[in-house]
Amino acid sequence: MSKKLLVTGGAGFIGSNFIHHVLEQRPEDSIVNLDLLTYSGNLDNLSDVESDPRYRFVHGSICDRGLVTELVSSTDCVVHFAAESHVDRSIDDASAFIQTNVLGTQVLLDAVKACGGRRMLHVSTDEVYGSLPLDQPEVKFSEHFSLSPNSPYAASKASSDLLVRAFRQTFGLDVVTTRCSNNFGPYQFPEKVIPCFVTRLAQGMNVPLYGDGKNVRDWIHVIDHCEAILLVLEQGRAGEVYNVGGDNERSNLELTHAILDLMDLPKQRIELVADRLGHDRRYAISGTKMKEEFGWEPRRSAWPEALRQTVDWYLNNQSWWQRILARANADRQDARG
Ligand code: NAD
Ligand code: TDX
Repeated sequence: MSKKLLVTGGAGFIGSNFIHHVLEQRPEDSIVNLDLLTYSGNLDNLSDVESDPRYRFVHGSICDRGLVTELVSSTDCVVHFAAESHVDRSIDDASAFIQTNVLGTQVLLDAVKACGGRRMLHVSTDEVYGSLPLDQPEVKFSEHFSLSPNSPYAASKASSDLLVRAFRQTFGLDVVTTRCSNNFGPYQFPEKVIPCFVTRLAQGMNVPLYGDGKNVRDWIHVIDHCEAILLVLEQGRAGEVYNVGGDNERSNLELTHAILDLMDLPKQRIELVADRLGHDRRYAISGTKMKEEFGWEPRRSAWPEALRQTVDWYLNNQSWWQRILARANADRQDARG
């Protein structure tokens, strides 16, 4: 049966990849994309689908109660990506993170409750579990791990996860939550480490590696993540949390060397800089639940091939990120007056 999805934050990195994925994989479904177009929202990501009759863009905030209730009531389910998503920005100022990630999620939950009978998938992150040590490689985050967020961003996401849980327990809402590791792929805003490093290197700049470079992240291709989200949306059990990983743990130093190798550049382009405050040492995901319940495993995340394709995408789409850098520059000049 065809469905009408309300996607929040669909002009961002993962949301825009998800919209492409659904329009390709579910020809009967249609999508309403609610996005505020903050600094990281970019309609260029969706220029190829803007005239598709199955797709509609609505410019607005998830904090706008009237608008959100109207959109939830006219759609069948909600996939909630909209968020402030960058850890470094949350260290500078957490206000927008609390506003959007916590209060915005509450507005959506209230609307889902008021409209009744709709499923909401909440897109969350492995960062809510906190940090793992480097010397116990066998330990990975399972869905039963306690929540121990360390950055203001992670705390805002953990808060939204707990609100989702509470609306299930208290009101019986049909909610599911996914917690995914670090995504890579096309259309990622060039503040995140992979596009940040590739675009800096392409401009002849060095790359700033935080601390000793030994922090470990699990890298998943964004389309593997989108596939898992669609699966959980359609088949996940109400009230459950599903961890989604790439089975692809790498230290930041290993990642940086791999990018330099792919771009045929020397290691001297690395600059070790001051560490991020509260920098989580290691994230690692146990994918057992996704495998046992759905037989799902990541298929597109293995390196070096998946990383090569991503690096090539940024090198072949310089106008996409040059426009973003020009906008960011203009915003900085405006702010200075
Ligand atoms: P992103 O920053 O690229 O995109 C966020 C989008 O949300 C933007 O289009 C922005 O305009 C929109 N937005 C922000 N505030 C809004 C508001 N008040 N109302 C409506 N729209 C608003 O982020 P992303 O990397 O695509 O992340 C999407 C989601 O996935 C987030 O919830 C994030 O926590 C989660 N997540 C991200 C990763 C990752 O590696 N990037 C991993 C796990 C989970
Ligand atoms: O310039 C840099 N130098 C550097 O060493 C940047 C931007 C990052 N790093 C390091 C910090 C991290 O250990 O690289 C690693 C990855 O950093 P980010 O790309 O900022 O991602 P991270 O902080 O791990 O969080 C990401 O994954 C989980 C997303 O931004 C989150 O939205 C998601 O929830």
